[in-house]
Amino acid sequence: MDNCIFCKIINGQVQAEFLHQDDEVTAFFDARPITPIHVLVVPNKHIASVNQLDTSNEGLLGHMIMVARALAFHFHLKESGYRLVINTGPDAGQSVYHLHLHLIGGEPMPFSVKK
Ligand code: DGP
Repeated sequence: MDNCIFCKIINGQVQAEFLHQDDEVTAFFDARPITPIHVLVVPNKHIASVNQLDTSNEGLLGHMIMVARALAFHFHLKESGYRLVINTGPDAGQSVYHLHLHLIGGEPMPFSVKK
Protein backbone atom coordinates (compact mmCIF):
# COMPACT_ATOMS: atom_id res chain seq x y z
CA MET A 1 0.00 0.00 0.00
CA ASP A 2 1.51 3.31 -1.13
CA ASN A 3 0.54 5.42 1.85
CA CYS A 4 0.92 2.91 4.65
CA ILE A 5 3.63 3.75 7.20
CA PHE A 6 4.09 0.11 8.21
CA CYS A 7 4.46 -1.00 4.57
CA LYS A 8 7.16 1.68 4.23
CA ILE A 9 8.94 0.39 7.37
CA ILE A 10 8.77 -3.22 6.15
CA ASN A 11 10.19 -2.37 2.72
CA GLY A 12 12.90 -0.09 4.17
CA GLN A 13 11.57 3.27 2.93
CA VAL A 14 11.10 4.44 6.55
CA GLN A 15 13.67 3.64 9.25
CA ALA A 16 12.83 1.47 12.25
CA GLU A 17 14.93 -0.81 14.44
CA PHE A 18 14.02 -4.33 13.36
CA LEU A 19 13.91 -6.92 16.12
CA HIS A 20 12.82 -9.75 13.84
CA GLN A 21 11.99 -10.25 10.17
CA ASP A 22 11.03 -13.35 8.25
CA ASP A 23 8.91 -14.18 5.20
CA GLU A 24 5.66 -13.42 7.02
CA VAL A 25 6.21 -10.80 9.70
CA THR A 26 8.41 -7.92 10.84
CA ALA A 27 8.84 -6.73 14.44
CA PHE A 28 10.16 -3.35 15.52
CA PHE A 29 9.97 -0.94 18.47
CA ASP A 30 6.90 1.27 18.67
CA ALA A 31 7.81 4.93 18.06
CA ARG A 32 5.49 6.04 20.90
CA PRO A 33 6.09 3.47 23.64
CA ILE A 34 3.59 3.26 26.49
CA THR A 35 5.69 0.81 28.54
CA PRO A 36 9.48 0.23 28.80
CA ILE A 37 9.16 -2.59 26.25
CA HIS A 38 6.75 -1.82 23.42
CA VAL A 39 7.16 -3.83 20.25
CA LEU A 40 4.93 -4.14 17.18
CA VAL A 41 4.64 -7.42 15.29
CA VAL A 42 3.32 -6.71 11.82
CA PRO A 43 2.46 -8.94 8.86
CA ASN A 44 4.60 -8.14 5.81
CA LYS A 45 1.49 -8.27 3.67
CA HIS A 46 -0.86 -5.30 3.99
CA ILE A 47 -3.99 -6.29 5.92
CA ALA A 48 -5.90 -3.31 7.33
CA SER A 49 -7.24 -4.82 10.54
CA VAL A 50 -8.72 -7.90 12.20
CA ASN A 51 -11.91 -7.09 10.27
CA GLN A 52 -10.23 -8.11 7.01
CA LEU A 53 -8.99 -11.50 8.27
CA ASP A 54 -10.36 -14.85 7.17
CA THR A 55 -9.53 -18.46 7.97
CA SER A 56 -6.61 -18.42 5.52
CA ASN A 57 -4.87 -16.04 7.97
CA GLU A 58 -5.02 -18.37 10.98
CA GLY A 59 -1.42 -19.51 10.51
CA LEU A 60 -0.23 -15.93 10.19
CA LEU A 61 -1.96 -14.95 13.44
CA GLY A 62 -0.44 -17.89 15.27
CA HIS A 63 2.98 -16.93 13.92
CA MET A 64 2.53 -13.30 15.04
CA ILE A 65 1.78 -14.50 18.57
CA MET A 66 4.75 -16.89 18.61
CA VAL A 67 7.11 -14.12 17.41
CA ALA A 68 5.73 -11.80 20.11
CA ARG A 69 6.17 -14.58 22.68
CA ALA A 70 9.80 -15.11 21.64
CA LEU A 71 10.46 -11.38 21.92
CA ALA A 72 8.75 -11.28 25.34
CA PHE A 73 11.14 -14.02 26.47
CA HIS A 74 14.08 -12.17 24.85
CA PHE A 75 13.22 -9.07 26.89
CA HIS A 76 12.87 -11.13 30.11
CA LEU A 77 9.13 -10.56 30.42
CA LYS A 78 8.21 -14.22 30.84
CA GLU A 79 7.87 -14.05 34.63
CA SER A 80 6.89 -10.40 35.12
CA GLY A 81 4.22 -10.61 32.44
CA TYR A 82 3.14 -8.74 29.35
CA ARG A 83 0.17 -7.96 27.17
CA LEU A 84 -0.48 -8.76 23.54
CA VAL A 85 -3.00 -6.31 22.12
CA ILE A 86 -4.59 -5.80 18.70
CA ASN A 87 -6.58 -2.58 18.51
CA THR A 88 -9.35 -2.78 15.93
CA GLY A 89 -11.28 0.26 14.71
CA PRO A 90 -11.98 3.71 16.12
CA ASP A 91 -13.37 2.80 19.55
CA ALA A 92 -10.25 0.74 20.23
CA GLY A 93 -8.00 3.61 19.12
CA GLN A 94 -6.52 1.93 16.06
CA SER A 95 -4.45 4.64 14.41
CA VAL A 96 -2.49 2.67 11.80
CA TYR A 97 -4.64 0.61 9.46
CA HIS A 98 -2.09 -2.14 8.88
CA LEU A 99 -2.69 -5.06 11.25
CA HIS A 100 -0.27 -5.10 14.18
CA LEU A 101 0.14 -6.89 17.47
CA HIS A 102 1.42 -4.79 20.37
CA LEU A 103 3.74 -6.48 22.85
CA ILE A 104 3.82 -4.28 25.96
CA GLY A 105 5.51 -4.89 29.28
CA GLY A 106 8.36 -4.02 31.58
CA GLU A 107 6.31 -2.44 34.35
CA PRO A 108 2.96 -3.08 36.05
CA MET A 109 0.11 -1.93 33.85
CA PRO A 110 -2.61 0.19 35.40
CA PHE A 111 -5.75 -1.28 33.94
CA SER A 112 -7.21 -4.65 33.29
CA VAL A 113 -9.78 -5.98 30.84
CA LYS A 114 -11.39 -7.60 33.90
CA LYS A 115 -14.34 -5.72 35.39
P1 DGP B 1 -2.62 1.50 17.11
O1 DGP B 1 -3.10 2.63 17.99
O2 DGP B 1 -2.98 0.17 17.70
O3 DGP B 1 -3.02 1.67 15.66
O4 DGP B 1 -1.04 1.59 17.19
C1 DGP B 1 -0.21 2.15 16.21
C2 DGP B 1 1.14 2.29 16.80
O5 DGP B 1 2.06 2.56 15.76
C3 DGP B 1 1.30 3.44 17.80
O6 DGP B 1 1.53 2.91 19.10
C4 DGP B 1 2.49 4.23 17.32
C5 DGP B 1 3.11 3.35 16.26
N1 DGP B 1 3.68 4.05 15.13
C6 DGP B 1 3.02 4.95 14.33
N2 DGP B 1 3.87 5.41 13.38
C7 DGP B 1 5.06 4.77 13.58
C8 DGP B 1 6.32 4.82 12.92
O7 DGP B 1 6.53 5.55 11.94
N3 DGP B 1 7.30 4.03 13.43
C9 DGP B 1 7.12 3.21 14.51
N4 DGP B 1 8.15 2.49 14.92
N5 DGP B 1 5.93 3.15 15.15
C10 DGP B 1 4.93 3.92 14.70
